[in-house]
Amino acid sequence: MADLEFFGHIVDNEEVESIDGKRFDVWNPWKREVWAQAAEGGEKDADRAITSARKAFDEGPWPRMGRVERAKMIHRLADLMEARADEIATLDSTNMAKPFEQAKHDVARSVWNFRFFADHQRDSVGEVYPMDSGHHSYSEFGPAGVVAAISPWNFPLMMASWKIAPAIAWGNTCIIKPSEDTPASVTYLGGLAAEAGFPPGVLNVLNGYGHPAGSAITGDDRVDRVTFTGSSTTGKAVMASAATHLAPVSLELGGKGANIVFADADIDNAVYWAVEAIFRNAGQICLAGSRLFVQDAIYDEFMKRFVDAAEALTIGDPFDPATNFSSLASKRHFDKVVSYVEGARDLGGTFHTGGIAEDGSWVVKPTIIDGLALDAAPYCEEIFGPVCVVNRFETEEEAVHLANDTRYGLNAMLFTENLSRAHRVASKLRAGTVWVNCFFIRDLRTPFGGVGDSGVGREGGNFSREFFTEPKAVVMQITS
Ligand code: TXE
Repeated sequence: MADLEFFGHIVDNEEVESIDGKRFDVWNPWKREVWAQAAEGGEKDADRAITSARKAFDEGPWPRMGRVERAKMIHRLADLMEARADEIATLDSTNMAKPFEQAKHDVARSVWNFRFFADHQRDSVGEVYPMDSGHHSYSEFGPAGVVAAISPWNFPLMMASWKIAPAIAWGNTCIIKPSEDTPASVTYLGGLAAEAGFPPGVLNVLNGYGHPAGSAITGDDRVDRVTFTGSSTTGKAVMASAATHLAPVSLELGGKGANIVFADADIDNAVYWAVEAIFRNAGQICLAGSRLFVQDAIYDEFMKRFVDAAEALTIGDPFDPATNFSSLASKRHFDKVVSYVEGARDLGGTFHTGGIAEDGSWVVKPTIIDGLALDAAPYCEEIFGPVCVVNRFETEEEAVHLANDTRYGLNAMLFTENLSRAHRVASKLRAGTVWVNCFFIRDLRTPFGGVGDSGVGREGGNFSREFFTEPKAVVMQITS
């Protein structure tokens, strides 16, 4: 035990144990061994973190600091992250078997989240309305208060930074509770914020399980905003908990993304993105293109090329530079994905490639299935793994109907070289984001969020400003 890494809570810029000294094991899923321990937060630890964040907001310099100065400090944090990118990526790769190059890409994206929101708040302008009554009215965006952020394990650093960056940029203080599966990189980030000179209490990290640690911060009436990424079921519980003290919520939940490939698509491009959309991060992406619809005329040709590309992926150790696909993030998650794969076999699905690795690892190979009924669980439910369920379609109307026939609505993709069709179909798809002839590209100024079971609210650019501030109207008489 003595040589295990330890990840404590970060409170007032100090790394601390839980008040009762409790810890839990943190796994390396590729090696299938415990490599670290983390502090297991309870209600008293949550109280300590909230008290710190509250004090930092009510009395500390952060919300009162000039916008330029705050932006500079956030950029200093981003500089430190860039300088330590390998170290941070190593934590995520070890903790969830993310291929190292992908983990480095996540660090770069996280850095960009901080830089973007630092500048966005610095340069943001309000509006002034001259009124015929002899008044003018203007809007002001003040910080909301203490933000409780709950993040998942599939992009441990990146999803946390997506919440922390706008929260603190707008002058709030924040408590982040990372997933119990992946506490490492977020705890490290908390340490870097202290190193960057953040005032104590601006960024606290609370480690521990969803209950009691997570629920203790979402349900506390000293918390002013709750931002959550995770499963739809937990999202509903988080919303109910925040409702007890009327804290606005932003929920980014599961998905079952439709990927529509029309016969007139650039097939090389469509195959490339179909592979990225379902096998990157071993399919553990809420935005995954897990329901693929291919037009009849190219179905067989597309399937052959898609299967070849999936089989060309190199499965292995996340630290081997040749690896672009590794094991699932935990035994618990592996068991979940296995149950869907076995279910798909029982339900008569045709496996074109993939299945469960037979070497005792927690690997599910890139899996492509068709022939499942439209009400089969692997087709309807979020598997969150490298399992693509394929269907064919004849007409554009049928493709739109199939794509929208889901309770989720986070994102969709479509591939076509027909410009009118691209616009027409994009507009009809019921999803928060639609990608045309690409995937995963984001401009942080645009809204991000989901429809239906995929979430509540939007973040990004001014949408984040709306959520993380208390917009105020000031009306002033200007005639004497
Ligand atoms: O999610 P949970 P899990 C989906 C994916 C996955 C499934 C289960 O399908 O297989 O969810 O994953 C915290 N109050 N997604 O169990 O439970 C928890 O500690 C407050 C999609 O990991 O939603 C963790 O930090 N917090 C998703 C976070 O919520 C609570 C990403 C997510 O855990 C809590 C992850 C509570 N009562 C999973 N209970 C996406 N949208 O990308 C748990 N938590």
